[in-house]
Amino acid sequence: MHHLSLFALAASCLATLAASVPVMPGEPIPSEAPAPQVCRNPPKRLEWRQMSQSQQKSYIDAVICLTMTESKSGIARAINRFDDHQAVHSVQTPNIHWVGHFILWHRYLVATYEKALREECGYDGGQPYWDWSQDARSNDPNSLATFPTAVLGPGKYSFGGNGAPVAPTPAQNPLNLTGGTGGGCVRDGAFTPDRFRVNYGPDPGCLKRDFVPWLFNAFADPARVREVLDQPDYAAFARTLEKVPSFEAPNIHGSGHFGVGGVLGTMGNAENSPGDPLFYLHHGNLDRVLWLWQQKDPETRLNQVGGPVVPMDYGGKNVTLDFTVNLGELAGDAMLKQLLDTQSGVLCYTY
Ligand SMILES: *[C@@H]1O[C@H](CO)[C@@H](O)[C@H](O)[C@H]1NC(C)=O
Ligand SMILES: *[C@@H]1O[C@H](CO)[C@@H](O)[C@H](O)[C@H]1NC(C)=O
Ligand SMILES: [Cu+2]
Repeated sequence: MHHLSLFALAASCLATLAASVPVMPGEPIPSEAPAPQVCRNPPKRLEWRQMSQSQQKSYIDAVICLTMTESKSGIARAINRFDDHQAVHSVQTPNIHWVGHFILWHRYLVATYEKALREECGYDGGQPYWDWSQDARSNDPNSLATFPTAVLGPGKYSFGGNGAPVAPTPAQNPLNLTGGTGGGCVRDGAFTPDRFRVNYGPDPGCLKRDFVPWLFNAFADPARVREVLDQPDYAAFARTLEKVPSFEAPNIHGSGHFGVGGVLGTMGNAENSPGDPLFYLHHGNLDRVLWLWQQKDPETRLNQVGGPVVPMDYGGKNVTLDFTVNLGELAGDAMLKQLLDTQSGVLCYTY
């Protein structure tokens, strides 16, 4: 057992003791000490297709509830609690990608979103994930058959499919990504324009998707997942997850973003991809890949970080266990060592 879970165990015994001390009438009520952070009954995160219809419905209902709950991020133009999480990502985009803390910052964001769904919107499950590697067809790169999946289905309690076809202008496509099949508003599923609106970012309006089959099939290939899981240390793991910003270097982080978002879709936007509710299922799966990798050698991997502080500065200063990340007003600041164990207390969930 590593030290973090020992600490959690000790803290949980103390909390139980404190709770069982009777308060006598007339005695001053004990002042509230800062609650030790303990993870009890961690919600179990499931692949979307493992969830029952009623679990799927309660998740979608909770996401819609977040969009109807007032913002508290203090970020201008974030109107509701859904926007808050997108806005915090957008503001920090220059500092949270191609860095050592990339995956742990995103782990914290997804966990904070999950907490908001549970505590503010009555959701009682874990954040679902989308294991896109089940859907990739590396031997049939241009097949559209992988869309729609049961995740990207048309039902009222599913995430909906492609956007209406719209060709990007050259100015909208500076990286010359080819093979987009959508680009416009999502037309079915739970997040159609009559029910859902992207408020934050330079392009407020409907949720957009722009499926790029060849890219999805290459980037979400199970072989790419295995490549990540085979990395020997955290820094190599983190680097392989993102690789470089190029459509010629298949990387699993890019699968959900550019396979679904392409050029014009919400998921393909570096700053504002969390405007698509699917972002949290995509990043939920990347987080699960980290969790799987950590489980292969928990003694070492629940206590190890690395990778650059400055984006792409490989060889420069690296993050350490005490490196602190923040989500603005959405949650307390956290050191990376507090984000390594999903049941540390700051975090509380499992797969
Ligand atoms: C995209 O294509 C344009 C026009 O052919 C070219 O000028 C530009 O350099 C290309 N950009 C990239 C990133 O390849
Ligand atoms: C940061 O870590 C990398 C290995 O991931 C290493 O090559 C590099 O020298 C480290 N940088 C410093 C300044 O120690
Ligand atoms: Cu991101």
